[in-house]
Amino acid sequence: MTEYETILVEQRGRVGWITLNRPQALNALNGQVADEVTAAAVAFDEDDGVGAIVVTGSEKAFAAGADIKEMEGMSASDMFATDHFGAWNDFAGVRTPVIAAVSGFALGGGCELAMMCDIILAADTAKFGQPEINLGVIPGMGGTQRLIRAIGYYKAAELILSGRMMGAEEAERAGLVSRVVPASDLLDEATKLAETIASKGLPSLYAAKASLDTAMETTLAAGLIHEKKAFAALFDTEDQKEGMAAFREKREPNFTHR
Ligand code: CO8
Repeated sequence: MTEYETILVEQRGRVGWITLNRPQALNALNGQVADEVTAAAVAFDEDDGVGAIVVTGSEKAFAAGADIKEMEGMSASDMFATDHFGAWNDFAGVRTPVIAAVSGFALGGGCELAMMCDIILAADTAKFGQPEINLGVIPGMGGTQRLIRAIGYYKAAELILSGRMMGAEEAERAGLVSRVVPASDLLDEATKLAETIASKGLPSLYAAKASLDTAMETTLAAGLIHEKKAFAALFDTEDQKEGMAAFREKREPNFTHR
């Protein structure tokens, strides 16, 4: 397996784990983290033996944002010339379902990274926010766009304009978090959920994720057309035949991911 310096990467059964590992900087996201997380996620995505990916951090911090010390001296032209953080687009584009297991701070780019995932499981200690306004900038990894889609304009505007953090319960009520669990159970709950997802057939997982993504980006009418085509296409897969036969025969399906 590739050697990484800022993350720990492990495959357990059909689940790929990516653990952010810059404890000295509360997992702040620098360019190397962006490249490594993306490379690891893309490698898992290309592997038929992986049906779900979990991204997590430490107890204290999922990620406290983009690395302020790395960005501080940059100019606008540096940002454009290097496409600083362009790698995250490839991370957000993986077909495999991704769970963010968030404990502690998920701020700025950390909150934005969680929002690039499909499911956000939060420890009751999690704190979400977009504090970039305190630094004289604004969210730059999708925060102004994805947060509104997750929690609506007015709540997103309050958080982005004030820089206020919200706790896990508030984030769940607002619709940012899929589920809150006790901090001590976070990794077990993430494991159970990831294993459940990874036990399904890959073609239907990919199709479901693509349809969900489409819903974020298009009109209802266009989204329904996309869904209808994706649904029909699955009837050419072995997993659809197996899934429906297993139902009829009252047994568990044995998906081959084809
Ligand atoms: N970047 C760099 N270093 C950080 C960051 C960060 N985002 N967050 C924490 N650290 C470092 C601290 O500097 C400190 O290092 P040192 O010991 O060397 O001084 C270490 O981590 C521990 O941090 P603290 O001592 O501050 O820990 P506390 O428990 O006192 O506070 C907080 C925790 C509240 C999380 C605090 O660290 C904090 O406010 N961090 C910054 C949060 C923030 O502003 N995040 C937004 C960053 S900007 C951003 O994310 C933009 C994203 C879009 C980029 C798009 C580019 C194209």
